[in-house]
Amino acid sequence: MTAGGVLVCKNGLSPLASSAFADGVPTGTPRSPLFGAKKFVARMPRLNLQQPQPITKAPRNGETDAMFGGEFAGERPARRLSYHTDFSADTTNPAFINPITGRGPIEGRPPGEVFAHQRWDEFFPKVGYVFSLSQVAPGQNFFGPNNGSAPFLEPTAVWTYARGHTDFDTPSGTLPPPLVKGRYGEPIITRIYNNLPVDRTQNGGFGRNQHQLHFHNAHNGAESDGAANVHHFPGTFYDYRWSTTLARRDKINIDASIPTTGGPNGNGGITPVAGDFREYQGTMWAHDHRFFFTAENVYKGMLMMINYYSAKDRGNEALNDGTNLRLPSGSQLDFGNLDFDVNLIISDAALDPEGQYFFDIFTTDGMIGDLPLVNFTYAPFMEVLPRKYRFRILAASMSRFWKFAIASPTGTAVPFQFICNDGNLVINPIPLTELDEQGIAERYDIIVDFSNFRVGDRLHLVDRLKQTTGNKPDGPVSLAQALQGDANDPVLGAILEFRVVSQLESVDAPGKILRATDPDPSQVPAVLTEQIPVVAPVRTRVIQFGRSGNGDSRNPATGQCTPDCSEVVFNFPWTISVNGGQSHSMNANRISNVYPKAGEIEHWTYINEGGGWDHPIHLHFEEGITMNRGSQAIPATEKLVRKDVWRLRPSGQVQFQIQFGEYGGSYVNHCHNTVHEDFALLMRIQLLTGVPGSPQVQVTDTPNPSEDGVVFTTPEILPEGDPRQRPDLFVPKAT
Ligand SMILES: [Cu+2]
Repeated sequence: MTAGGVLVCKNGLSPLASSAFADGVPTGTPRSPLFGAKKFVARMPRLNLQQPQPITKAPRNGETDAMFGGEFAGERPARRLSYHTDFSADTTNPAFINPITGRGPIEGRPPGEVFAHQRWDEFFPKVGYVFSLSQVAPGQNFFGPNNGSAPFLEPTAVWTYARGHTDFDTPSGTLPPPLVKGRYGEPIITRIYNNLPVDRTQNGGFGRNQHQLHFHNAHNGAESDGAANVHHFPGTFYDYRWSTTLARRDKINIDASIPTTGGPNGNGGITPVAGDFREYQGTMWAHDHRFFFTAENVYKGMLMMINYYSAKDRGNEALNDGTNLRLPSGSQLDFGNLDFDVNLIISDAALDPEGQYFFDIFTTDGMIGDLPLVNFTYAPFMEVLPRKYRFRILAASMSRFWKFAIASPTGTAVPFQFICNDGNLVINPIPLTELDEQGIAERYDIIVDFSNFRVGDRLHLVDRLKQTTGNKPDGPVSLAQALQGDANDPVLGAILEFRVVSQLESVDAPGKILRATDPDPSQVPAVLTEQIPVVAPVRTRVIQFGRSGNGDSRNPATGQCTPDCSEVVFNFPWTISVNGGQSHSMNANRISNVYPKAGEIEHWTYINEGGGWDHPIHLHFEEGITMNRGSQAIPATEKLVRKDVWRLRPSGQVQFQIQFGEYGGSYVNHCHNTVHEDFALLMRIQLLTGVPGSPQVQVTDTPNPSEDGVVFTTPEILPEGDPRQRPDLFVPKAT
């Protein structure tokens, strides 16, 4: 074997993982075996709903700790400063040492004020969750019970979240992934234990046992964004404070005096919060963001969904207070009803001949699977009542794009209404019969009315976008063609069956039967929110995403990446250039963009330099208002719509308006074709937008995690991305 081959074995890679199967369209492997499983046999699981547990304040030496209660009573309290701070002060105190390995701190969050939870007292957690990132528990596969004879997944095949602090050595991860219901005015503390094998070769051929959890795209401090180069190791935990901060809370409605801006209070009313109601967020998700290994880890199961509920989008269709939109959801609970509001995680998988989960770690173009999964179940069915439903569709693939339509029992396209893009309400519902292409990490919320159908009817969610390479889709096909299927892309076609039934059991009130004859009080109002105007910017930026083929992620002197990267792939084809500067690939110690002051409105233009690929580009922390696509047409679902992921389209471009505020620190901007991201289409952006007096009004040092703890280095800053150094490059231009 080559030197690379030796590394392959060391890495615990399946011998199957070879580009020898590059001809096996589309996964780069032989076609995944089905073991006799068929579509629409398994019932679609709803996501694994988590119950918030109470948090109380515990004063300690001038600090206020957050004490877990309920199910998580007995957990050590969460602190403003990481426990790494305590460890660094006394590296021999066993209370603060990783109890599993005996090396390094117990908490992965870096030490000191820079990684303290920003605005801790102001957004003090009211509820808490504890998860253990773990190998998958026995008895699970992607086909559900009574559907073929596929073997169960090995513990090393899937890594996902178990509820609570589970035994380190017991595989306890569960599928489908979790769902957390958040609401404005109720900050959350989420503790993640890393219970993955200490030996990182025990990975079933792919996946890195180091984790940082990015909450995509909530407004959180950099210390809780999960993308500040802060991955943590087996045996440690990391506390993320999900603040539920409503954007512009320091600029608009700063005293929370608007009684209709806020979150559900649990009793039919509203808890007022500061900020701009036009920036409410809804459908979001959280996923691993371990730099250079994000694709392997997210594919492996390290993801969950999070719905935020607001005064407008209450998740209660019956509550009529003049503010609540009453979108389809249900009415058993005060907020967050899920009976008629359904999260759909759409992904594509590949299996090896033994039925174990497979990922091609050698590709730099993209990894696409040949098995469609909905909520991690192969092409399932779902029972619906003949009434209106909301679907929150998340494209959680690694490299596959989608284009969805809904086929009636006779194969015609069913009209529906588009209400949210990337978790942001559009101004007016948009009637459609097919969705726009949906790139990785984009979320589309739609309302489908099944009341025109009869009990016994079967409808289908259909993917109309053929894709046979990782780089970009081949292109859309007609609904009729998609329904016929395609030998070269088994994912094309129907991936979820809706069965109209006369009654079903409530998920919000288990035991209660909901019937087709029940009234449907839900509404889809003609106006959902108000437009944020596009104005003259303080400055503009241009960012080009290209394929130079010579990315500089590896230090030429040492051959090492920051942080460490793949041992089996040595080229980084994907690069980013800012404001006409040199092209670079990802380095956590390099800042490519500096944003100097909270609240300054900028216009950014993203350009795709090539036609052979597409990139869904994700900007952390803030949503941009999509302005134009250069000379190309812009669809109604994007025009002036808030987004956090933009498909550039082959040789395409997009311009949007953005501002940052409330928190600061180190964030990132990257391609969400996660294979492109890992090789290494990602840049660091530094936001000097912390509250006055906080460390986050200055450039922060780079944390470099290791099993023995974090050491800090001074970052390099590209002058062409820093208006303080090159103001000439940032002069506002007419837009
Ligand atoms: Cu890309």
